[in-house]
Amino acid sequence: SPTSPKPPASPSEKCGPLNVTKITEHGKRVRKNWMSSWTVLKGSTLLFAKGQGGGTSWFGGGQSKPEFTVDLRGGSVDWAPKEKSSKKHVLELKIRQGMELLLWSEDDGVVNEWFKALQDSISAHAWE
Ligand code: I3S
Repeated sequence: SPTSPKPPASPSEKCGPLNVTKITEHGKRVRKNWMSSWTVLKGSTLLFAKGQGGGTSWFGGGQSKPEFTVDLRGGSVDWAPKEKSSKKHVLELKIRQGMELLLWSEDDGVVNEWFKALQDSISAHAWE
């Protein structure tokens, strides 16, 4: 009917391909391992699903799971400083427990969209 309310907007829901690497884990620097990932943002949860191809380890650390999930609450995102990567349009995502990730796509439009979506998610869930 014309009076039915619209569902609430979901500003921080997004998915798409993105390249990702950990650079810090438990506050310690780890070796980069760029991987292409199907990346899903839902609420304050960011999920990286393994791309095509075989292999049992995903995201370093000898994990056998095909997915890796991080909680964005209390995190921060910004453009990565130049010394963190020679690539252009790289985001640096800092999350709890001393973890830092780099996110990158060749398509700067894609990276800009992710920047906005991640910022939206982080600010929307800042007080949880
Ligand atoms: O920060 P780094 O060590 O220069 O990162 C590069 C390395 O991870 C490199 O692999 P090797 O571990 O085989 O050297 C990667 O191929 C590069 O992509 C990494 O640098 P960029 O600047 O692309 O993030």
